Amino acid sequence: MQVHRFEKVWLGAAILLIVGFIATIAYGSVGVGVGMVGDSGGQISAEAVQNGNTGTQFDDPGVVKEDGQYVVYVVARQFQFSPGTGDTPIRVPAGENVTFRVTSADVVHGFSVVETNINTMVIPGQVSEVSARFNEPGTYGLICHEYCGAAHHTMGGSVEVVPPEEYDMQQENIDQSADDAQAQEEADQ
Ligand SMILES: [Cu+2]
Repeated sequence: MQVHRFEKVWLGAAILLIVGFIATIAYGSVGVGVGMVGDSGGQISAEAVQNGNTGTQFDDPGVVKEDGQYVVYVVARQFQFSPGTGDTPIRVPAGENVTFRVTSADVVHGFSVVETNINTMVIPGQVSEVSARFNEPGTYGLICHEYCGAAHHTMGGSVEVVPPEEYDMQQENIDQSADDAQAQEEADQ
């Protein structure tokens, strides 16, 4: 059988394209570590999260230090992150390992920190866990990227990454002002 030279070239090009497409799909699904929300964060009652009586740190979300590790508890609800939205940004130190534990009080939300690979779905009843390390201090945008209702487009916030020295100072200030407030309260009684 005689196959024309041009036909051979086109055949070769077509096979190459197909192999290339399959390779990109394989890389995208395995190579970059994209996956469904893992179950490492455990389960939680969304109703309890809504009512603030989970008996966990989600009742008072924020940054805590657990076993020397920074852990950020975030509750997503229509249409805000607490902390994160408005004048309560998530504040973490640079150069430290930070684990985000995020859950939803109502519907499915997204939790994506712009310019980083922190990106997870937030599912009611489940805790999404993502670890990261910010090397560059600065303010990073935080957005909800799963349609969650009429004001979804307004649901966002920010993550403030501060140099470690500054962070410890702020912590002390916060602790100090809490102590002061408590002392004041006791004095008032
Ligand atoms: Cu949303």
